[in-house]
Amino acid sequence: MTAEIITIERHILEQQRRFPKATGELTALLYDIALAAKIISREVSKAGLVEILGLTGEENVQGEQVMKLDVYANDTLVRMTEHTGRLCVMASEEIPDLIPIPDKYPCGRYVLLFDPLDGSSNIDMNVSIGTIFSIQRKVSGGPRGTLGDCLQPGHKQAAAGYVIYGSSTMLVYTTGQGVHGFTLDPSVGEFLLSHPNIQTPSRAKYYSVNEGNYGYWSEGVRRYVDYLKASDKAAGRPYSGRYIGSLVADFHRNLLAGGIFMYPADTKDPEKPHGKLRLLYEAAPLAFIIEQAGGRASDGKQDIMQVQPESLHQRVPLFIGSKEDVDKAEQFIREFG
Ligand code: AFP
Repeated sequence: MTAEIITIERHILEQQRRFPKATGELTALLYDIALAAKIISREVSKAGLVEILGLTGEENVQGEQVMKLDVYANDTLVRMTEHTGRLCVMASEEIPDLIPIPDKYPCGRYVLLFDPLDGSSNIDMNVSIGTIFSIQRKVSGGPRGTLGDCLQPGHKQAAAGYVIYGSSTMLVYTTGQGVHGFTLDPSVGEFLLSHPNIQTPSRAKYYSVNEGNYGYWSEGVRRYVDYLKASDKAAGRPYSGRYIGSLVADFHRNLLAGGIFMYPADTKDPEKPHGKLRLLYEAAPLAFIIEQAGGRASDGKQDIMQVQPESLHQRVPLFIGSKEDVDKAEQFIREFG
């Protein structure tokens, strides 16, 4: 055996030791989430085998059909964290309102916001899906967490991460000390450090966008995508297109290989003028990760990390990935709208 084996528990603890004043609460919360991820991963890997597949017949707050695994992932995250005394309130992409911590449990210093199973319409097709989470600090003064604790801009996050259920299960997280990736070894049930200090290339090779929406985009976005496809050998264009339609999978691929993912605003659905993705559960946590990896995230005009949330399920246009490419997308939007 040559390489040192570092479990996620050891890694999180070692990061905590750099902060002598840390109480260990955030460390423990991250470990709770890792444990929930293992349980969700176990069920996801059985998706094709058991009757858990299929629709519950309910719709979530976004008007999308909810699949049983979404409900399972949501409940698992809530059950693994609500009793610990580390959280003051939670919010989930699957639940319309705040998820309070029951009175019988102590109230903690942190807020957990999550998308329990993103890309779930892909489950039946055996495409990679993921869990995304964001951790904020309690800022309200009362005895329990409030909506205001959830509606904080991305730059205030204490930690963020995602789990990708792919050819292997990986957990990637940041607490503002770089981005670190762990691969689940199913034989021992541990996440082991496999991708320390991930840095994303400053220029992309790939672009990821649902080009079926081309006709619904603004002039600036259309021109930018045309530019990416135009041949210019010296400038490294055209870029290659990669679009899975599962945000965590698209993001993870671009993070490692260098790429830009876009879900721009469009005119397709008048109910969703800001695109499809949610600020609190998708855009902000991935923005924290990409910034820590040397990339950028923008809504086309400003950094996602600066956007002040106004409601729990707010949507936002997203341009995220290699820094120079996000800068360029913004430039086209500035010039052409
Ligand atoms: P589902 O959870 O309904 O599969 O949606 C996935 C998602 O929110 C995100 O993971 C994808 O990036 C995006 O939607 C894909 O949307 P389009 O199907 O409109 O391209």
